Amino acid sequence: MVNFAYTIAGSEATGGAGFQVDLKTFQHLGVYGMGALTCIVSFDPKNNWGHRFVPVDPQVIRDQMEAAMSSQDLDTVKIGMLGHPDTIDAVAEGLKSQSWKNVVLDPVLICKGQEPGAALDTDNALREKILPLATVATPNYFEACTLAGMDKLETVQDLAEAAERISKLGPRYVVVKGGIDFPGEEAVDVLWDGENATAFSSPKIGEHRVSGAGCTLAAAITAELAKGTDIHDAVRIAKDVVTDGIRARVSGHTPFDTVWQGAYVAPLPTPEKRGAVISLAASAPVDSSASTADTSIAAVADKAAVSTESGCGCGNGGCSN
Ligand code: PXL
Repeated sequence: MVNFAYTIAGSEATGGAGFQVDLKTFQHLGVYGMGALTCIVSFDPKNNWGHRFVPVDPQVIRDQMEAAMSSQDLDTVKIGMLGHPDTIDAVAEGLKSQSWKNVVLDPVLICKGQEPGAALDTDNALREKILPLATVATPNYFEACTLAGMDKLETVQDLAEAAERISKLGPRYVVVKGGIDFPGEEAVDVLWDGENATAFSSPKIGEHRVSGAGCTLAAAITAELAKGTDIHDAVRIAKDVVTDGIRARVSGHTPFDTVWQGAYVAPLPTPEKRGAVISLAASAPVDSSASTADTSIAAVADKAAVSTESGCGCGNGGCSN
C-alpha cells in the first residue's frame, strides 16, 4: 500500500529548504510525495546569498491543487512558505474544498526578499486564514514568540506555554522548536497535545544554524502522520531524522550548511514487532518461540535456510534459482 503526502511550499533552488526538502524527506520515509509550488526563491550569490523571491500566480496554485487533489484521495498535507496574501487566499480556498486528516503548518513568517509591509500583511493573513485550518503547527523560536505573543523563551516551560497558547489559535497539536536560539546545550522541541507537553531533547550539534532543519522536521512529521503513526512517535522520529541529517550536513559554496535528509536509518523493529518465524517444512509446527528466542536477521535467515528443503533459500517454494 502506498501512502501519499502532499506539500504546498516554495522552491528553494539550492535544495536546502522548501519543496525540495519536503519531497526528499517524504521519499526517504517511504511515502509518495506530491505538491504545489507557491513561490520560487533563488538565493543571490552576488548579493551575500540574499533571497530573490517570485510568487507563483494564484490561479496557477489553484490549478496545481486541483490537479493533485483530483488525482488522489489525499488526507495529509504540509504547508510551507506561502509568502504573499494572494497566495494565502488561493491556498486557503483549495484546502477548504475537501476535508483533511492532517494539515501540518510550518508557519514560515519571515519571507526574506519582501518589503517589510508586505511581509506583515502576509503574516497576518497566515495567522487568520491558514492557522485555524491546521491540525499541527511547527513554529520555530521566532515564530513561536510572535504567534504566542511572548518576548523570549528561556525554559522548557516557556516552550510549553508558547505551544499551548498557539494551539488556542487553531491547531490541535503544536510543536515548538527551540533550535539554536534556545539557551543551553540541548536542542529541545516541545509537543503540546491538548492536554500535556512533552519535551524531545538531543544535544546541539555545532553552533550555527543549519538550513532546512525546520522544513525537514515538519515534512518528516507529515510523512509519519500519512503512514498512520501517532503524533508522539511522529515527532520523535522527525527529531531523529533532523538530528541525523544535521550530523551528516552538506557543505557547499553557501555560507550555511544544509541538512542531509538521507542520513536517517530507521531502527530495527523491537523483538515483539518482528513476529514469529514460520517453518516451511510441511509438518513442522509454527516456531512460536521466535519472539523470545534469537530473532537477529542472521538467526532468522539460518532458520529459513534450514527449514527450506530445496532451492536457494529465498523462502519461495516455487523458486527455481
Ligand atoms: O526554511 C524556510 C524556507 C522555506 N521555504 C523556502 C525557503 C526557506 C528559506 O529560505 O526559501 C522556499
